[in-house]
Amino acid sequence: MVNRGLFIVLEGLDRSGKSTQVSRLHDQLEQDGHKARIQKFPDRITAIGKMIDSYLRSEAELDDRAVHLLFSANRWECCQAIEQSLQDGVTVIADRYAFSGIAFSAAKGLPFDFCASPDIGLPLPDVTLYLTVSPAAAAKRAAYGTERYEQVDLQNRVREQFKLVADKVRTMHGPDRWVEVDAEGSIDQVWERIWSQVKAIESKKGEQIHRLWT
Ligand code: Z5A
Ligand code: MG
Repeated sequence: MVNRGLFIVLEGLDRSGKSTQVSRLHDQLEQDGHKARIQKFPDRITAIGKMIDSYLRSEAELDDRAVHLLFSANRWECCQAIEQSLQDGVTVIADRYAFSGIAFSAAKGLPFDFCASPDIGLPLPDVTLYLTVSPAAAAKRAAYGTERYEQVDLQNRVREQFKLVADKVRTMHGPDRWVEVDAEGSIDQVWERIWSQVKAIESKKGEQIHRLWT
């Protein structure tokens, strides 16, 4: 039987370097002869993703709960393809996932449990690598863009919510499912930390896929 692919999620605050490291991980896996693909959330290409995109760029106004559910629906519409890839032996690297969904919406004031519930039953990542970077270090990177959530106050509240998300993952799914990675230092230094974590979960390829928040 062919081993399934790994499901790896990178999470973190704005400018923690997720997309940079996701792309590097993808390239390294392919170079090593593994099949891998990137799944970015939000996936702005789908019909739902286009609604999210115009909301983030402040071209459309939406109720907080409505947009929260759209982010979740955007994951559900990609879920079958993710599971198929994993079965086909393709490693899926997600750039953000349901954890961003909770952290951002709860930071806006929605109840935490409301934020978690629409994602119950999605595929559970083998590991979520949470990239940590201090506000001071983040400020030295490229400036915030112009999207709706790119504001210091909100990002600080998101940071607090991510701590609660981490607790929930560790309690419900085990401590090894949520790993903090120090994202300060050079891109190469961060990459070394990520790569050592990815190598540590090789054995999960023999395990069945579990469900989020169950
Ligand atoms: N959102 C939500 O509300 N609900 C949900 O369910 C989901 C998302 C899934 C858009 O996300 C917004 O959607 C997001 C959360 C919300 N809002 N915010 N904020 P996005 O993923 O599309 O956002 P983005 O535009 O890709 O930004 P980002 O992901 O936050 O950035 P990043 O991927 O972490 O960083 P990066 O692009 O790799 O790097 C940023 C810059 O730093 C860049 O110039 C790099 O060259 C530089 N960089 C990277 N690493 C380093 C190191 N090590 N040293 C120095 N400089 C570095
Ligand atoms: Mg990014």
